Amino acid sequence: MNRTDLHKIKHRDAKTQSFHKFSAPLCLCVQFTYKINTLLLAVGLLFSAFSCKTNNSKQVNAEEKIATVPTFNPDSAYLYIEKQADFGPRVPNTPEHVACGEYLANKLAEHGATVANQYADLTAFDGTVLKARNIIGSYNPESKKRVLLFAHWDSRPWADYDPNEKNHHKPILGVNDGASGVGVLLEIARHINKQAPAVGVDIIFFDAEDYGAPSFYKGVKKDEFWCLGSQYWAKNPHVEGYKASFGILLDMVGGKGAMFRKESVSERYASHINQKVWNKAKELGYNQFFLNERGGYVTDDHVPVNEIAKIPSIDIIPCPNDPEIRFFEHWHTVNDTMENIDKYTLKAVGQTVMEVIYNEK
Ligand code: AHN
Ligand code: ZN
Repeated sequence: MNRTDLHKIKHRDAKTQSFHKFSAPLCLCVQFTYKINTLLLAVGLLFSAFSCKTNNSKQVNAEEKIATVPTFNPDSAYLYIEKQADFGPRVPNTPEHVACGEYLANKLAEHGATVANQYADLTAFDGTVLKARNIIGSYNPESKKRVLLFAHWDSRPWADYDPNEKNHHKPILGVNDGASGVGVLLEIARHINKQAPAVGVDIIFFDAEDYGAPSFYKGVKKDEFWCLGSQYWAKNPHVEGYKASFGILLDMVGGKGAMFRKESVSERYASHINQKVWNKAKELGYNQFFLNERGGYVTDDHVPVNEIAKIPSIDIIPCPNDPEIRFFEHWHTVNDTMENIDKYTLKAVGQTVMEVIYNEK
């Protein structure tokens, strides 16, 4: 609840009390004057005072329940996305990647998180050794009950789905594919710092998610080539025996008109979390983004988190139900840029995730 909300509630209470104060003199007034219009006026006022009081207490109760969830600011999330994009492509083993990693770790610290960095040399499908960095921000580290929120922060070295073949060897800017999830989580971190939820929260920015073999690679393509940072973390968690009640991955959560379906790996391991999130979205009126439909299986960072770390986790991703359809129009093209980010999608996802974590006990 922010200051303005608090102010509103106090103001209402004050109003209710002032109606009480005036109701007693009005009763006396009725006893000594016999003018029917005065009587009617008094009864009317008393009635409105009474009904106003009941309404107010209902409103205050309702507000107390929902107003404890802060208001996600999509403009703020947008700026965090833009800031990442301004570094240029965040491809592992480049100076832009190093600089953005510094920025993200500093931002989490600025937002009051305890930051842990995992540096690892991870071998890609073609033998390239990637200087990878997983960035972990923890809130309320003593709490046993924890929720894990995650996104990948690297960007893909190849625009291998670009309609222009000349671009296939160029890196993508990875604005929706990468930066959007991180931007939404930084905005959530900003709120957690101002008003702590009841549970502990860990935010992980995974590296080297998007280094999977490109379409032009001649060798065998394997699922294990993707999600290198999250595979590493799942085998080597930042805290020994790390556990969380559940996890939520945000991937490509900024596209205009995005449609999130219940992704199938998430359904297999954490259908109750999908249900929890989709119910919240519906309650908030975001059901045009969160479709009550099943999506396909996606190889993403939630796979190692489910299968190796054994934390039931879902992927919020614009997941089609037809394997021929891409996640979004500009996926793995040079056009995954700021123009294609829509603040309303950021709001729908950010507010929904915040409602879920602030309602956890
Ligand atoms: C595959 O297409 C194999 N995985 C999708 C996960 C992904 C790629 N997320 C972002 N880029
Ligand atoms: Zn990608």
